[in-house]
Amino acid sequence: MVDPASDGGADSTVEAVFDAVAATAPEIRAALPGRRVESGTENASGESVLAGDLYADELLGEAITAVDGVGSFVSEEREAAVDAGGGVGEGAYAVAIDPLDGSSNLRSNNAMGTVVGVYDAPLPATGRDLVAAGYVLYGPITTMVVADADGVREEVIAGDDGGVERSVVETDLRLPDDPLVYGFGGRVPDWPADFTDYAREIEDELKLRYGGAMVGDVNQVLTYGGIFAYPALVDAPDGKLRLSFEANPIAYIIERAGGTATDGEQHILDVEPEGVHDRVPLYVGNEELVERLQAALA
Ligand code: AHM
Ligand code: MG
Repeated sequence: MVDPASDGGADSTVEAVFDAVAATAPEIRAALPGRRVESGTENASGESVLAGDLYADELLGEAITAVDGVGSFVSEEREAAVDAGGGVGEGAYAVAIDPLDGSSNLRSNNAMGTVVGVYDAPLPATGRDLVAAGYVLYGPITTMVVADADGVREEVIAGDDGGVERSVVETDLRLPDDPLVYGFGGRVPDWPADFTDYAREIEDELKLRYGGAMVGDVNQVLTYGGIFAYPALVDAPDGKLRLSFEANPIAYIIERAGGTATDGEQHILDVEPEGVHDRVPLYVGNEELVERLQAALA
């Protein structure tokens, strides 16, 4: 655990991490038009990487490892953790990021984002060790959602390489009680039968909104209420999304906003990881919808 008195305050370290993320956002956004092509490399999960992924990873890596109180940094695009000094367990945080989530949307010019989890334990750790989480959404405007013990806020981020302007537009984001939208990833023929049955029910109740970037799709759930899933697939029982960089931060944010998240059997935040690149099925949104789904999968 971080001793708040030892470093100017645990909260100040967390805020400094999100200051760093916000400060890089206009620069990342400005660099995207020229970085829609493949970089020619694969990441630790064996997926092809776009030049935009690498650029975002580099900028965020520099900015986050420079924050006082950050002991280690892990990224979806890096095989191993980066030692940022201090050492987790000796009073420093571990920060996990997905630099450009949904980057395959870059080619078709659709939404994507950056996901950030701030853990107060060495990684791999469970999501119960998160002290804050957030994401930047590169949509028609750039927004940043940040969740911590106090709740969930949304900021609009503007600016360029010269500087960043931030305005808080929501201080206490909550999932609406009457859910409106759903978005489920993966090919329908690859879904297990019990998940398909649940999807058939949901189609009668909610409106489909799927954009192919978790950050964008989850932001719709946060805005309108509903459920997002990247399910276990017949040939990929762990689904596609990564626990440390994607599922845990999203589960933390949605839980703070009044919703919940499961892997089908247990709360996402309770899933015990074996390694930082572990994948996990993710079902997240309004409590009633997620609980019904977990019962359907049992
Ligand atoms: P990425 O981090 O490599 O971009 O992959 C994660 C993305 C998620 O944003 C999204 O939910 C999912 O992959 C979409 O996958 P698919 O294209 O198979 O629908
Ligand atoms: Mg991702």
